[in-house]
Amino acid sequence: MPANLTPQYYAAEDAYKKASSVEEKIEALQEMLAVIPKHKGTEKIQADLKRRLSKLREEGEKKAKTARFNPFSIEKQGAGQGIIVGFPNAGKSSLLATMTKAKAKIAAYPFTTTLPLTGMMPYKDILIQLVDTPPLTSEGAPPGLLNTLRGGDLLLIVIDAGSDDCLEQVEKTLSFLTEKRVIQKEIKQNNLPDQPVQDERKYLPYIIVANKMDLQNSEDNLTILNELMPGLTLTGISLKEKTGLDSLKDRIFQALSIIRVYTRAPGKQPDMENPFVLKKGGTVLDLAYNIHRDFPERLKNARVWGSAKFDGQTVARDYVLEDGDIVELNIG
Ligand SMILES: Nc1nc2c(ncn2[C@@H]2O[C@H](COP(=O)(O)OP(=O)(O)O)[C@@H](O)[C@H]2O)c(=O)[nH]1
Ligand SMILES: [Mg+2]
Repeated sequence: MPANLTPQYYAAEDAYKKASSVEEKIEALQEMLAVIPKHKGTEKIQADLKRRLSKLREEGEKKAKTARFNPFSIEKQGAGQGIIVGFPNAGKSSLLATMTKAKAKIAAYPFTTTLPLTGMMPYKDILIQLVDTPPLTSEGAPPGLLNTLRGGDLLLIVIDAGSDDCLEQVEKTLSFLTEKRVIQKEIKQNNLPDQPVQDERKYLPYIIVANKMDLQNSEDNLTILNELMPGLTLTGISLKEKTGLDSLKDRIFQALSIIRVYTRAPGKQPDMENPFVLKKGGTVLDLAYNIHRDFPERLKNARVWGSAKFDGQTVARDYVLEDGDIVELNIG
């Protein structure tokens, strides 16, 4: 059966041949796998690509362990990782600096941030990691950035709402990230992607942060944006005047699709300061597994305060928990 490979595939293969670093090779192979027509005639090639990819990933991990500093691999911390992305001067570094205590370099000229920087954003009683990244350009992204983005849980696309080219910034960023299959094409409510996806990779949810709402043209620009791209959810903020920041935090939490679950030992007061963080849809069993690997086996029963019909109701291990629930696990 003929493979019938597409121009897109050959372009990706070309990028693979030209790639010099492991990072770039992985990126290109992922692209090849994503665009290869999926049918019987390409099964062998697909298998070969996957083999090469896993070999490279192993190689990359070994390298990362021995390398002193790998600027593009961002170790995850906290309840979720939101990656800040956008064109130069939009306010990416200011966002990190304002929402976290990280000291990113902020300057009135572009290309100040050359390496990803991270900080922790307190939200209610959890910490969410934010990552500042080097800017996108009209040619795309600096090498390695795509892998940083793909490793995140959420993208915060920052645009300068006061600038004349803010529409262009949104269009270019969205089409670039869609083309690279970091985000999903169709604009869904709240920009949340459908899961699961057919593709090998998972798409990232994103929030478009319209910064500099203190500037004169910002309101008009947003009105135009909303008219031209209906369905796009924009979150207006001003880092200068510190407006809109609380609702941005709420949106970040929502978009991460996580819940906070508190635990209590039988007969004791619940620990309301250190919640466990689960993915939305997480069950009692997931919680038990999070606390200790052998808890699921030893779990006798669980009681829930909060989402249960009545306080302290005994629930099954597949009971789906909700944000704010308090759970008592009885372990044998
Ligand atoms: N007027 C106004 N200026 C801002 C705001 N946020 C950031 N800036 C300024 O925009 C410039 C670029 O900010 P920076 O965070 O370095 O942008 P980055 O290149 O995206 O990291 C700096 O001069 C900031 O002081 C805002 O909300 N309003
Ligand atoms: Mg910057």
